[in-house]
Amino acid sequence: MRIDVLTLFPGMFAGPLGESMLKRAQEMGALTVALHDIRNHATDKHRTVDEPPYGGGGGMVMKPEPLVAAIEAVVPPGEGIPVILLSPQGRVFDQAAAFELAALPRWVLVCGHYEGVDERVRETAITDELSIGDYVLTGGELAAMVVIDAVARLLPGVLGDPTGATDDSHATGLLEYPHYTRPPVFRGLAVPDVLLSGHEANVNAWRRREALRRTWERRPDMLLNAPLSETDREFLLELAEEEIDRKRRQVRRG
Ligand code: 4FV
Repeated sequence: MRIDVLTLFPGMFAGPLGESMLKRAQEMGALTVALHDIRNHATDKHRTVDEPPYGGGGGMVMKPEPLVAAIEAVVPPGEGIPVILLSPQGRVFDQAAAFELAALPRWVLVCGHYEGVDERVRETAITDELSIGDYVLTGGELAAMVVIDAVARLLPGVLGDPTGATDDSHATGLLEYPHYTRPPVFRGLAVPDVLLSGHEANVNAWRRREALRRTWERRPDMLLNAPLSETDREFLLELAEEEIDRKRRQVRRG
């Protein structure tokens, strides 16, 4: 997979791309990340990439010319390669979007900065827009790194064990079950016996119930779309009844 990143701060990517999984993904040839400095496409002697907004108001706006020139230098128009702007106005990036991008051979990420990019950049060169969440960053760079990380770990062979990504939170439509490792007891807290039993079917059943319980407690909205078996539904009903009983006891205690 090849990802081209357009940014005013290519240096920001050195850390994440130079460590751990992303470093390995590039070394094993599963991923190529090419960084492009938008300022190299500014043609005036001051290499201007931003100007004050028409209509007044604080902050600066990224100029269309250097940014569109940078985009077209990386992907000539009409090649059908997705050109994705990171911005709070984009569709929210989630695991489904990560799987979508992981299936593509090549795509481009455009990192805005300042107040944002001139609207005509969207109209002339952007094919898609992604937001990593409803908050405002100083630039799209960190959002780009989040997207690259979430997608790269889905590439075949990048995560040591192929199952690594399949039972992730959100990959199953549920939150992940609790994880434990040595020691068997920490500060008086013991690892659940079933996990020490070696009984694979019981372990999997326990993990499924704990994933359902955590999702029920923390993100019940996800249960609307999660694929649920009959056993899952029965367990969720148990949780609902437990919750009703708890509330009843509370009411009685007044
Ligand atoms: C953002 C987000 C984000 C907005 C103005 C960059 C900043 C500045 N990008 N998800 N949330 N971008 O806040 O993707 O240009």
